[in-house]
Amino acid sequence: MSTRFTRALLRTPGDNYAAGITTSAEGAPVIARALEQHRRYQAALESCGLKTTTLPADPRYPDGTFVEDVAIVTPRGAVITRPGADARRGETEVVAAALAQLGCPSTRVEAPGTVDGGDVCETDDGVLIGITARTNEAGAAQLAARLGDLGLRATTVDIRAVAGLLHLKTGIAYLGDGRLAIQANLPALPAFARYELVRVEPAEGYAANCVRVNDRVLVAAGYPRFADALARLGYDPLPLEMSEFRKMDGGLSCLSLRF
Ligand code: CIR
Repeated sequence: MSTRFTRALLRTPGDNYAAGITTSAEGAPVIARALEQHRRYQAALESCGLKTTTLPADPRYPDGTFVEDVAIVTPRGAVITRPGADARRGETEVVAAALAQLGCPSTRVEAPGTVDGGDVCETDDGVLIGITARTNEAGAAQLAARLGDLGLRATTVDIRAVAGLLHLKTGIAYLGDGRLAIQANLPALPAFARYELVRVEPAEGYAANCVRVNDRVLVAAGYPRFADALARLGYDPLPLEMSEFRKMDGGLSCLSLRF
């Protein structure tokens, strides 16, 4: 992957993290365990050479730890989203301010557009934007225009008909080298045609939301076949326990903004 990341922005899970939005039937998350998993995630990013900034939790936003959803950060600037879930709209302010403080200027997605960053997959030759229950067509069009101003070519992918995917990146991850990890239940849509697809078998679908960070691939622990497949392709998987984030429909990518 040509982009090497040097920084990451995270937000710690708060005491009321369990009050966030979820469709999972895996039970309530245990806060102490979520905090420990979050600390290990941060340490993993640091071990990949990134300097991390962690924002404090805000009790008004129990989903705030899923910081990826509120901004898309590119080498030439950021776009602050307008999250698709009403309860998450206010999460953007502190993240926009933190990015500005880190020297990253931003523009915004405006009403009636909605975008969740989990629907935005950056690759080496452009950006895929998923249309989902969270990201609408108006939001995707605005984001595509803003990214165009930043020199990035965006392609939209409508995945509303695919069951069980909260976000585009629930189902795919860009591995670098022209490769996409992709959940088995996602059809080979035309937008994916220019990539080599690395299929993630149905029993390990959650692991498709992995994150290439410099020389490693962060991957959810407990999905050995996918980790082996990555290793066979020459990647260096770094497994991380994600149980308490999975319970709130969160994956690896949503816990940080990397830039
Ligand atoms: C939500 O439903 O918005 C949160 N509970 C989970 C968001 C996960 N974000 C992501 O995958 N990018």
